[in-house]
Amino acid sequence: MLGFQVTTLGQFIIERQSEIPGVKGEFSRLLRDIGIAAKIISREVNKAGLAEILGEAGMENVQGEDVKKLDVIANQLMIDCLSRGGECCAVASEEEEDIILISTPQANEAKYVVMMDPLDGSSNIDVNVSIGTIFSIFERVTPVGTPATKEDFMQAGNKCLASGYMIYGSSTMLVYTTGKGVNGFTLDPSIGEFCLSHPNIRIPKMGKIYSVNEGNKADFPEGLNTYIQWCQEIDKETNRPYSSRYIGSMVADLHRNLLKGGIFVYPQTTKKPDGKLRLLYECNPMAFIVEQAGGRATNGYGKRILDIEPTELHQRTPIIIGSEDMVKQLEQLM
Ligand code: P6P
Repeated sequence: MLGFQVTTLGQFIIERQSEIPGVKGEFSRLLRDIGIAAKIISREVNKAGLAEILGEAGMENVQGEDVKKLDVIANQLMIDCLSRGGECCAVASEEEEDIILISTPQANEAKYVVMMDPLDGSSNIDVNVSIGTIFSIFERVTPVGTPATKEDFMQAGNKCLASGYMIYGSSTMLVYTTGKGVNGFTLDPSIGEFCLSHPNIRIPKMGKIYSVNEGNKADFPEGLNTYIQWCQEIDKETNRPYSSRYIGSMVADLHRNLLKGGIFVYPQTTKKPDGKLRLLYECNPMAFIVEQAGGRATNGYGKRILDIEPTELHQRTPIIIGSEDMVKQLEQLM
C-alpha cells in the first residue's frame, strides 16, 4: 500500500511551533529556509565526486566557468536561502571574516541571526568522507529595524534558540533542537522531503567509543593521555578495550557518538592553547544538541561550553563533548 505515514520536516516544524514560547511563524519559516538550503547543498555535495568532469575547484570547467570550492558554494547557498526567506537579518559564517548583513530591504526588520559553518570538514570532500553543515539561530539583541551588529553574535550558547546540523553521508540527515529535545530527519530524494527518522534522540550516559586525534598526543594535557590509556585497557564488562573512532569531520564523529554513545575531544595543546574548534559555529551548536540529548559539553575544566561568553566571532575553545559519564570521567583526570 503506497500510503504516506511519515512526518516531514515542514509538518514537524509547524506541529512543534506552539512549544516554543514567544515564537510565531517567522521562526518556523527560518527553519524551513535552512531545510531548503540543506537539500540544495546535499545535491551539490553528492556530485562533488564528479569534479574531474565538472572541474576541480579553482579551475575552469568545460563551460569556461570558474569552479568554486564546495564550502564557498555552501556558504553562498545558505546566505541566499536565508535572504529569500526574509526572517534572518545577518549571518556569521566560518567562511566570512566579518558578519554578513542580509542585503534585502526588509532584512533589518528580521528578528533572528544565524551562526554557521556551511561545510565543516570540507578537507574530507576529496576523499569522500562524510561532511556537514552546522547552524544555530539566536534572537538579535539590537533593535529591530536597524542593521545588525557584531553585538548580535556575542551571545553565550545558553541564549541559543535552535541549533542543528546536516550530515552528508550514506544518506543526508538534518538533526536539530529548539530546546525541546533532539530530532533527526532523513532526506528522501525521491520526494525531496526530510522525513522524521530519529525522533527524540538520546545519547547513552556511557559509551565505548572515544574520538580524538591521537597524532597530537605528545602535545596533550597529562590527564587526557591518562584517560586514553584507560580507554585502551580491557573493559571488565565487554572484555575488550574501547573503540577509537575519529574521521576528522566533527559532524560525522559527533553524529555517530550521539546515536551510539561516546566521547569526542579536541583539547588545548601547546601549539593550540585554545584548541582548534570554533566556539560560535561549531562547539556551541553541537553542545546545545548533545545537552538536549542528555549529554555533556565542557572545555575540559568544568566550564560548560554554552556558558562561555564570546568576545570574538572566530574564537576557539577546547571541547570535551558526548556521553555524560564519559565526559565527567575525563574531566576528573584533567
Ligand atoms: P584535526 C575539520 O577541519 C575540523 O574543523 C572538524 O570538522 C574536525 O573535527 C577537526 O577539524 C579535525 O581536526 O586537527 O584532527 O585534523
